[in-house]
Amino acid sequence: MRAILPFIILAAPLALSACGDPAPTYIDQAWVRLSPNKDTPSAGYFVAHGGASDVQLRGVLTDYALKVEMHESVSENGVMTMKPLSSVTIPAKSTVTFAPGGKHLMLWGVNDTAISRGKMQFTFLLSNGDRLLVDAVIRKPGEPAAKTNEHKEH
Ligand SMILES: [Cu+2]
Repeated sequence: MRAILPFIILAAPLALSACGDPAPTYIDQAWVRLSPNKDTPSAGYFVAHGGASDVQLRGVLTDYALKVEMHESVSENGVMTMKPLSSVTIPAKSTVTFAPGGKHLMLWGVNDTAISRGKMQFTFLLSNGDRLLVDAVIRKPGEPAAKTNEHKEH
């Protein structure tokens, strides 16, 4: 549960100014499936846990890739395509999973230093003004898919 610590630190001063949220939204199980080739984008996955009230995920930033977009894979007339998502609702007390075959992050130009370290940090921008800083494990091609406890490994 290390991933929520930066949020708690950031949230503490805000709680004094009236809008304290007793159950904050948080993100965990973040991982990146690195593309086998530099010319095609990599994909990012995570689980968003809703807090006491609904919130919108407005975007995701990272210093360790050239560009990040939120996408959704959808089947239209039997053909799988991807659509960019400008915003994703994280409903109160519910989870939204970004996983292979569904919603995902698309990452262009993942930084070599991040790849050699095996992890990269993302900033998730929420409609309530919160910014969640989350470390994602980078899995190279051929490594096994994410385990549910991977965020406890480091
Ligand atoms: Cu995509």
